[in-house]
Amino acid sequence: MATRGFTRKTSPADYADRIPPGQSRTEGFPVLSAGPTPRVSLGDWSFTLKIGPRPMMRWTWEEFTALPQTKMTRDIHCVTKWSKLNTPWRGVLIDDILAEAGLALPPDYTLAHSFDGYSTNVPTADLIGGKAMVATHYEGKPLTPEHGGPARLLVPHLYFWKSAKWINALQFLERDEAGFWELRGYHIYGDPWREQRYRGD
Ligand SMILES: Nc1nc2c(c(=O)[nH]1)N[C@H]1C(S)=C(S)[C@@H](COP(=O)(O)O)O[C@H]1N2
Ligand SMILES: [Mo]
Repeated sequence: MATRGFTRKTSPADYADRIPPGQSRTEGFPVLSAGPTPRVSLGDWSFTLKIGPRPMMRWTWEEFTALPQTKMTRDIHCVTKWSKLNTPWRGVLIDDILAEAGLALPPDYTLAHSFDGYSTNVPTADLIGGKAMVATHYEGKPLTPEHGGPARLLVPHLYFWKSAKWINALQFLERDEAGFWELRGYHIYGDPWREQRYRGD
């Protein structure tokens, strides 16, 4: 449909509708970590699925990287107000992790845990249906330690603090439990399109 006075052009207008309220586009890739970068060797790496306190499945690096690989290019949004468009990732969909574990109906809530002691909560529904992955590659290369390598959670439709770097476990829970930043005043859900930055937003 032709609309008088408007032409298609490559300008900020083309991506403006992909930048949530209060965010600005960055071309760089800032590093944000609450503490020092843990150095996890692939030999020491493992990933565990838990239901409540009970571990139900554990993968070594070799086993984990033999799971089906998926590529996903997404926009990401940090609560510190930068957004980065078209970030290209590769890894294992949470759907494929659950299928491998034979877990058809996991409990409604999930806490992601990391090697640095970090944690963050996400409703299980936000992790499945192709929406999230455990990413091992960025721009075709192994994920660097600063950005969460060997592996990080990627939940691109929520603020980036939900994308736990250095992930080592997903724990399914019957009730929502706040993670590291959520306990310190960040929003329990964190939808960038609704500007859910802090508790009460
Ligand atoms: N394990 C762990 N994951 C983490 C963090 C952290 O401190 N530890 N910081 C979070 C925050 S606040 C953001 S914005 C993103 C930053 O990811 P980046 O450093 O790759 O940009 O990682 C998130 N995941
Ligand atoms: Mo962040």
